[in-house]
Amino acid sequence: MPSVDFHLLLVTDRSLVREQSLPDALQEAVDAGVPAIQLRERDLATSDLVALTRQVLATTRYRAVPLIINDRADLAVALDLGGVHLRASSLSVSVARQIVGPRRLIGVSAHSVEEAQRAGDDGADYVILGPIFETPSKREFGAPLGLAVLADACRRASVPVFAIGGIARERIDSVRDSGAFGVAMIGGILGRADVGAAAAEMCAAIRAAWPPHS
Ligand code: TZP
Repeated sequence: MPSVDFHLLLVTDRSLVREQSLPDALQEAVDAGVPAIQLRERDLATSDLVALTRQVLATTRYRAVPLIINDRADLAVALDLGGVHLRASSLSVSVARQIVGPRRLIGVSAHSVEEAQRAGDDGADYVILGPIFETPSKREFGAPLGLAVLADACRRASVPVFAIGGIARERIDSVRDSGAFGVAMIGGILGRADVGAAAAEMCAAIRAAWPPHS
């Protein structure tokens, strides 16, 4: 099984990035210490997605940061990425595993305790559960689940659970105390005017919440 050795996953949304390209913003984030990236640019044509992925890879490879792509198990293999992220309408975990093999990560989006539990039982390497808190794009993601649901999911899932949705620095400790293995976020880093500074701040908060070697 591939190991999940990061507590922060930066999920992309290039529409949020101000005054620079997504690859440039991700370069700043990686330079500031972001340990893993999920490329979630679902509206791109395949050729554009490949071009963007190659650009981002130039940054992530250099720092050995896993790059995990939404849905496209084929590209995870063809471009030798760190993994693939699945949601309800994606390939099943078992089909994705046949494509990406045993060494690439498979993450799954969950919106309930049952989905989180199922993802682990199906063989995912980790689950992203949310939205936990209110998020500006809440209509797309549904009502916040809250910390009690997060805690229940963390107890029942057999794999690490990352909390997503409205994650800000001051919420990291409560999420950790609910049993989360880590956090995933978009706006907390990519929505900020200074992406590098936001990433550095967030990485410091993550190191404080999950001290290395603890
Ligand atoms: N899934 C559940 S909430 C969400 C996703 C992709 C969006 C999280 O965005 P933000 O800006 O970190 O609240």
